[in-house]
Amino acid sequence: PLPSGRDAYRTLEDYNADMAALADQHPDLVERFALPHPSLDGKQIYGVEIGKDVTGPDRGLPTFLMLGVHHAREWPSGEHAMEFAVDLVRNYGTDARITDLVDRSRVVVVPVVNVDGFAKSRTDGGLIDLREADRGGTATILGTPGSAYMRKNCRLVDGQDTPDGSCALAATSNGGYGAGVDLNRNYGGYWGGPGASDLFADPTYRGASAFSEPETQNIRELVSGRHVTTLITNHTFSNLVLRPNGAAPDLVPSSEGVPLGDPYDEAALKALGDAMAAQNGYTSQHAWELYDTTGSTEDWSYNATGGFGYTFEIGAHEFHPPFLEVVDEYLGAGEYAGKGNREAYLLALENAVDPTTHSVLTG
Ligand code: 0X9
Ligand code: ZN
Repeated sequence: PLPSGRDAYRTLEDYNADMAALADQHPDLVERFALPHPSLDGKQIYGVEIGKDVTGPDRGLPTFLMLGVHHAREWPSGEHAMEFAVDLVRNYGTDARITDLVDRSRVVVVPVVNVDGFAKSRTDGGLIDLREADRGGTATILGTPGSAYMRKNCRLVDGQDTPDGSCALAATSNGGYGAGVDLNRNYGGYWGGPGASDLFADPTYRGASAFSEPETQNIRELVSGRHVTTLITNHTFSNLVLRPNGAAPDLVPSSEGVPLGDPYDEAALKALGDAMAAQNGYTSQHAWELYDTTGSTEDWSYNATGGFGYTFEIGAHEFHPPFLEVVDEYLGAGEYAGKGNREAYLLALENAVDPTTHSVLTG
């Protein structure tokens, strides 16, 4: 079973309650915090911080940051993030490896970045299938039109906040794509470049400006206020470990003295990506080999801070498959026999704490 024992997808309320309970039960080890900017619908967005004497100063310890649900319909991405938090807490003090890693770091988990979109998708979701629309075709309505497959946030009109209750419109108009900003095109990493749209109705709409959305502002401030040495931003699906950059080398503008091409840290980024993929059985590749993007989370964080960042695309089949698949992919069981994302995440945490502890620098 999963560390939490759950056998069904959490709602937003479940996430918030689970984070509060984890902190209540382990006050020296877990602190729940609200991110600085509420969502457009006025919801608080929460995360947990895990570390020894967590309510005290962080002493400049390296931070491992784990994110989920930038995209509303990608429910497993929050489940794996939350389960990893529970896993660390449950094993702290008994598992020597986990205890050592937690003692030497701060682990910050924000399981649901896009709370408005997720709440809409998870709770009010109907049966609209937008997978065809993702490929440039027309969305297929399988049953009652709904929002289970919405992707973006609840920004209704470009540049204006969402009026009360209007996420329903954001979710359903134009098959779920008619409103909203794609949060994974709204960061400052080459914002406005290829692989993102300037058209409001498009699935990859980049927003009115870089960091125009409260959700991306939250992550910018989180990363800027800490020493985030490694981050994983979870998405679904395709069983991929993606590393910077998001746009092909010939599309990325050259900065002074820096030639076009791979990031400076390509060898080490690849080594850790490959090591994680060896654990979860995913394919490790440059993000741009999937398709070009600009304004994504780790393109910004890596280029702004030098901290390593990866996108995990969890799952072989669906944006939110039957829950058993989520369980198997975390644990490395069933169809996903291997060690699963649990072990991949632990490698990332090891790298966050000290990149010399495994093969990244030592070969
Ligand atoms: O398009 C995206 O944002 C991600 N795929 S998803 O199906 N989850 O929407 C992939 C982004 C990969 N590129 C970068 N991370 N740069
Ligand atoms: Zn996604």
